[in-house]
Amino acid sequence: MKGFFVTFEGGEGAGKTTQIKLLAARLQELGHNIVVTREPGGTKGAEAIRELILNPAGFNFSSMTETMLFFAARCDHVEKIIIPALEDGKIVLCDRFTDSTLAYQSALGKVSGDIIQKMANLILGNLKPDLTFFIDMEPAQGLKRAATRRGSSATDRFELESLEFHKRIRHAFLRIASAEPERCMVLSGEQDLHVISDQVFKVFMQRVFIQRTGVN
Ligand code: T5A
Repeated sequence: MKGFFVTFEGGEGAGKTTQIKLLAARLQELGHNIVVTREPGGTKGAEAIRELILNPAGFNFSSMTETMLFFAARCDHVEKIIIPALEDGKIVLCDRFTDSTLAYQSALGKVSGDIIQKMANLILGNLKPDLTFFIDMEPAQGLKRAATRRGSSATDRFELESLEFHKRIRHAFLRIASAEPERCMVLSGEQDLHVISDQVFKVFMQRVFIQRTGVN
């Protein structure tokens, strides 16, 4: 595939959406073709699944059912948006991807990382992000930011989980990042958003250069 696939991961309110917008604006200014998308979601069907999963007054799905719904949404998203964009040579910036399933659904303790990895292999084949940013921050801080951003709109089902749950997710993300340093870059979300944006841009340009030239 000719494009470049970048994902942004991290806890609630860490600043993923903000950083995606800033990077997209910078790359568009340079004349690049960008697709900005998110999970769960990105297609009509996947957005409908998002509503099912994230509605706190929802269906009380088991962790396994929920995991399969995340992958059903991802399958539609990958087939209709991500693969066509990458085949077209575009840069895809995606707010959350499989690392979120590994962190969140395993943190609930009911679906093992091994099962999630098998589902990922089945559904995604060898599609993997070329680069993943983990925006890391203290969860209490992130939840506060998410609440400010949300204003009066509804809290999603995961924001209602305990602080302990969100701490487990943070550690899960850090474990994933340290296991795959060639793909993953951890950045502190507690810095000024423009400082983070400069770090994101610099790492992005370095990784694209390495991918395109093979020179490290
Ligand atoms: N989920 C998702 C799973 O359980 N499994 C999965 O497989 C997947 C894909 C998605 C939920 O689904 C779960 C995880 C989530 O709980 P969502 O609405 O997409 O729900 O939730 P988030 O991705 O967490 O979105 P948030 O908007 O809460 O967080 P962001 O995108 O990290 O934060 P952002 O950029 O919106 O910023 C939040 C606020 O902070 C400010 C922003 O202006 C905004 O007001 N901000 C900063 N303030 C100061 N300094 C900075 N550096 C700042 N950066 C941002």
